[in-house]
Amino acid sequence: MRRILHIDMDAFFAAVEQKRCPELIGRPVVIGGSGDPTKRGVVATASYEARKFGIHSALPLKTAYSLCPRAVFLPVDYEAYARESQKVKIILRSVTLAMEDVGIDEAFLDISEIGKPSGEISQLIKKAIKDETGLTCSIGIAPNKLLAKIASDMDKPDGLTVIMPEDILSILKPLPVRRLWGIGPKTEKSLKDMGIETVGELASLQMEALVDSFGPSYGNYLYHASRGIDDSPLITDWEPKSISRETTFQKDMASWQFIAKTLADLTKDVVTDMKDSSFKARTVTVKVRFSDFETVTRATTIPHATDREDEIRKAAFASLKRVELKKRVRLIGMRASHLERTDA
Ligand code: TTP
Ligand code: MG
Repeated sequence: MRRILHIDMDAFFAAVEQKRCPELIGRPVVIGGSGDPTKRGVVATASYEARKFGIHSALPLKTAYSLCPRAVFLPVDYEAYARESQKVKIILRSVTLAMEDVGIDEAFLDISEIGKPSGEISQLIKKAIKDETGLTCSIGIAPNKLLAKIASDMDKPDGLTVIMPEDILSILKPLPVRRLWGIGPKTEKSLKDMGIETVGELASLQMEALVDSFGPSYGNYLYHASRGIDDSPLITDWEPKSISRETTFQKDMASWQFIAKTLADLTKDVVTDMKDSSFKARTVTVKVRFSDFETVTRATTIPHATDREDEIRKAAFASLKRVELKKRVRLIGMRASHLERTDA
């Protein structure tokens, strides 16, 4: 039997904001749009404190404001969340290469081949993520992806849930059908019209009835999913094409010294990522975005693949030199590509 682990970060965008601004810890925080609740836009996520007021993802910001006017509203800073996400993914890949990267805050791992108990593996992951990012996650472990994803959601935040084979049916039975992966609002509505609201009710339908209503492929999927059966493999096409970092300055910058210092720091981080994930690179690209959002990139290719910080830095600065810094700079980024595995 397989052991599949699903990990999902807790209140991800809000948690990143609370970490970098500790005054926000314990307070209702709503992330969405430009952060101005009088403007158009929807909630990306809300801290658990804000969720007590009924605020959740996809709610209009104006509605969120009327539910909790004293909440702190912040704009989406996708780059900051992507940086934390990348740190988490590096930790997960160091556990096993059998990792499917699902989204910014979630992933599946196949831990079947690891000779340690599931609980122990989960605690190691939780601790590494906490140490590295200061954030918490919830983990679900089950014989397949479908159930592991349900499990990670059962005890949020900072939870750990293992679904044993003998408990599958009793756990699935009362759940609303929407909790099954692959059932969206449209199918939910069709099922409701048929008088089906829970997974248990869905499992009471004959295969023929499902195929009649939903076609052979999806009907077949629903039949098996409602019984907790899912053989789908992890999609572990994870080999990165590049490893990159970027920083948006708090204020647009004109100082070459400051830009250069930032590039040196980014290089250090990228080289650390490369070493952690056992890659060398041949091409180093620098990206500069100016205050008016004009963006230029310059690439430098090194004759041999390397993971030496001095060589990568030299190539990064050769690239930077070829950018005419004629305007204030808003963002600087650097990317190592044409990767080769160190152990290949
Ligand atoms: P989720 O994992 O669905 O939510 P979450 O991490 O904020 O909270 P939970 O503890 O329940 O897992 O989504 C991850 C991030 O994706 C979330 O922090 C913000 C973003 N997101 C949106 O921008 N819009 C959306 O509608 C959803 C659902 C998420
Ligand atoms: Mg999450």
